[in-house]
Amino acid sequence: TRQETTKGAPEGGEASLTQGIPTIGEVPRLARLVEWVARVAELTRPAAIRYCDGSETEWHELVDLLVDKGCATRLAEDRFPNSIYVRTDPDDVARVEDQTFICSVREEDAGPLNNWMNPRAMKRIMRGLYEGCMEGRTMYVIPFCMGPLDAVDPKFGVEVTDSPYVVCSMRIMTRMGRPALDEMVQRDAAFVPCLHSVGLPLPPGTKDVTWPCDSQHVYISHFPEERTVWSYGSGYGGNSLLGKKCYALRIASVMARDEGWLAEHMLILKLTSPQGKTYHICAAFPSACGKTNLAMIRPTIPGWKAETIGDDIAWMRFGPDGRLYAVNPETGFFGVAPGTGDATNPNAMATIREGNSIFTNVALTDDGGVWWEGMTEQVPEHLMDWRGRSWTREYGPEGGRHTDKAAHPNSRFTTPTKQCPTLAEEFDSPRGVPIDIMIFGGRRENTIPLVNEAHDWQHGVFLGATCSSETTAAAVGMVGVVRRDPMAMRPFIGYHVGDYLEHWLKIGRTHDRSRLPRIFYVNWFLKDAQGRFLWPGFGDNSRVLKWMIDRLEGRVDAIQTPIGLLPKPEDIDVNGLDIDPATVRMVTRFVPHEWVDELPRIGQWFDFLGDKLPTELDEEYARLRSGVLKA
Ligand code: SAT
Ligand code: MN
Repeated sequence: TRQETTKGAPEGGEASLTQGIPTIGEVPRLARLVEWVARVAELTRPAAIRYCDGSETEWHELVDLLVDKGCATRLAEDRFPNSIYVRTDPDDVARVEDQTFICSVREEDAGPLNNWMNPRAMKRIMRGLYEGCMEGRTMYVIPFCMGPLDAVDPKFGVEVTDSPYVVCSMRIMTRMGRPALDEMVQRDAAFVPCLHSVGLPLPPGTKDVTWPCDSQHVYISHFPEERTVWSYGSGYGGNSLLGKKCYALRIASVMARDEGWLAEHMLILKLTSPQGKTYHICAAFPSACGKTNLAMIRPTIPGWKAETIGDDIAWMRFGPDGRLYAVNPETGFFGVAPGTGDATNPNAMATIREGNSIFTNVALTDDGGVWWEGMTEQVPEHLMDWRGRSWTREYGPEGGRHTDKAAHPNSRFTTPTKQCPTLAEEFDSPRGVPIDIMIFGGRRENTIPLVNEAHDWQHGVFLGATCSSETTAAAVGMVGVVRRDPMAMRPFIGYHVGDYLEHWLKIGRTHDRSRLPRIFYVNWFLKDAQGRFLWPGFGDNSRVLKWMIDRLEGRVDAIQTPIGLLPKPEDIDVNGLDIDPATVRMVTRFVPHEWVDELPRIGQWFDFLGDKLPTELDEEYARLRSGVLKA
């Protein structure tokens, strides 16, 4: 094995890695890292090992490599500076939940929303797959930190991967490279080892493909006690950027349980009222339900200012004042492209236009730009679609159906958070921002009103626990069926969901409730009988946020119903909005007969969750049931 080294360091062996930083003997943690890397190399047999420094030079070198390999296309420099376009294998386009495992030592520490396998058995399977899997490839070692490097307790990781696409994406999404390694070494801090391979060795004489993967043998495995992630066979975002869902949600949710904090699938938004008062909001929605849009909202009501802190993950810890403070552990947006345009999310478009981005599985325009459904109203006449086929507005792709979309519905942009024009100055703050409001949401055509305030923390946990949504393209599987998605964490909880809900309840029991965020439940996706959306959504969702703040400030009353506290229709500010009062009444209603239908679904869901479901949630269900049946 040949050691490629960071620039300026001499070739060969461990000495080059430790160039300029304390020697291995003095830094036990570094010795562990080097040892672990050596063990992985012995198993996977790469042609070279490269420690990533995260520099600009390294980025350009790897982008050149991706372009030379035919994996990436450079985009027109004038409109998409320093940006690339990538097409994956058509079988590697989303998270693979069926093949995602929580390998806790005891089976009862996982389930029923997780796939479980004995850690030893899983390692046996995966060692077999990893054996020689990096042959002919370079193994990249990526030290990274989730959250600011100057946090009190920064959470480090090291991802080993044979995918240069992953290295480039990790550079956008995390604080990685030399600064992360130096900080880790200086603190002699623990790190989460994250092993990733696309699973396609290149024996001498074989030619590489543009998107290597082994989609028939994908495993995304988590070892919660060991705090380790092993991923094999997929190069797609959520399966391969192991700092994101694997670490910052699945492994971190276990850390959070053990250490008394929360690792959640939530955006973080800063809102300033016309009076100049600042509020911070966290909101959980299932993948592809508009989290990125809400994180970058442009309020349509005058005088309100919204600023972005995070769009996907929130780590929340208690401050000395008893309030929950949220940090975004990431440094990039991995956003769903389709539906993102100047009309729906101008801030995301502005972020992208700054450049330095990766576009995956969107369509390519004839003048070297990218396009996706919903980006512009005007559909280009001719494109190359996400599969690389010639595509025309009139006939669709060559050899496909005329209705085939040009961009994959789960196509993504990967772009630096810092480029967001509405970035809040607190983005880098190591202690984060105090949360006033927590929102749960989902995509439902009916039943769930536009906004509903929880009676108290426990009821809020019940609302979160019963969260439901029609499925989207973010995960492989059927689109459009209702599934329960507790706290929008269904695919991301690293331990048993019953224990997870108990952890939420415990937070309410052990902290001053008056200092905890108020909890709301929203649904932007109500439809009328003709299937048309009833609420305009996007920037007009600021009207709903305003109502929440009016509630916090005691400016408006709410209507007590069995499902929660609903707004009086006249308290939703629809000034300047073309909506008739009947529609506002319709979206803010409690409809008893819809809830009579919903009750058994929630009952079945709780049955499915089993014996570990906290009794408090059974009580909440009983209360809801008797209220609904009396209504
Ligand atoms: O593919 S990811 O898991 O990173 C995105 C998502 O599903 O939210
Ligand atoms: Mn997400």
